[in-house]
Amino acid sequence: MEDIADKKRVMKWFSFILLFIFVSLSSCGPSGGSNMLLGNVESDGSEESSAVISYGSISGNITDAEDGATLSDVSVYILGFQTSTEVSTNSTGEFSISSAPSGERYVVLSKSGYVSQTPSATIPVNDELENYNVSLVPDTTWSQDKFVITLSWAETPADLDSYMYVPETGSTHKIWYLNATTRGDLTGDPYAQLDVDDIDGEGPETIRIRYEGGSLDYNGVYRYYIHNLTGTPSFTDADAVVRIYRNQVLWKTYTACSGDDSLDWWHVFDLTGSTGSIAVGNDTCENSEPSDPN
Ligand SMILES: [Ca+2]
Repeated sequence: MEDIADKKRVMKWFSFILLFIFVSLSSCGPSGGSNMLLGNVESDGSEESSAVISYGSISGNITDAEDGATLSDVSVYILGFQTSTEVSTNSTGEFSISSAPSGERYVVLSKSGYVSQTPSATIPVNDELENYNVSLVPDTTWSQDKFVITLSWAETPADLDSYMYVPETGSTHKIWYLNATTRGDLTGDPYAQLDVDDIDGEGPETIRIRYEGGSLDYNGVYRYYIHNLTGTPSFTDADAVVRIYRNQVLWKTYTACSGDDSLDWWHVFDLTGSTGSIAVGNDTCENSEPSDPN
C-alpha cells in the first residue's frame, strides 16, 4: 500500500510539472520581448515549424558606416532560420531574402572585420519590407568610440543631413556637413565627428562620439537631429532609421519622428553626456531647426 501511495504522489508531481511546462511555453507569445527569440526556435534548437508561420520578403543594402562604401559578402539571415534564409550581399551591397518568416524578427548581419549586428525587422505577410538599409561599423574603430550614430534611408530623398550639438564651449559645438571644421574632430575638441555627407540616397551618415582622452567634462547635452533638405518624401516615406551603438552594441533604434512627419526637421534624441543616457528619445518633427541645448 505504501508503494502505491508513493507512486500516486510521484505521478501527481509529474503531472503538475508537465502542466507548469505547458503553461510556461504557452505564455511565450510573439510579442514577448526576449521570449520572442525563444519562440522562433524549438527547445531542441531546431528551427520553427514552417506549418505555423507565414512568409514575406526583405531586401536592403549594407554599407560601411565610416565611408559609406557598399559591402559585399555580408552574411544576412533571420535569427532562428539560418538554414532557410541565409544569403550574402552582392557586389553592390544588396541582399534579398525572398522567403522570410513574417512578424517581428531579428536580422543577423556579419562580415569579417566588422562588428556583427542583429537589428529588428517587421516582415509583412506576403509582402516585401524594402529599403532595409543597415551600416556596419569596422571593429577596429571601437577602442575609443563610445557612441556611433548611423542614419540610413531609402533611395529617395537624395539628401538627408545629420546634425549634432555637442557640450563643448569652443567654436565647434554644432557638428554638421558644411566643412572640415564643422564636421568635428575625434582627436581633439569636440571629440565628435561626422564622417560622410551622403547626397545620393540611402546614406549612411555616421557621427561618432569619443569620451576617452577628452579634456571636456561632458556635463552637457548631445542633441542629435536630422534635416530633410528637399522636404519630400517625408521621413516616414524615406524609411529613415537612426541607430545608436554604445560600446560596440546596437543600443537604440529610431524610425521617423512622431507628429507631422512632412515637416523638415526631426529631433531624434538628447544624450546626457555625464550619464551616457538618453534624456529624450524619438522626439517630434519640427518646422525649424532645433535649438542648442547647451
Ligand atoms: Ca546628407
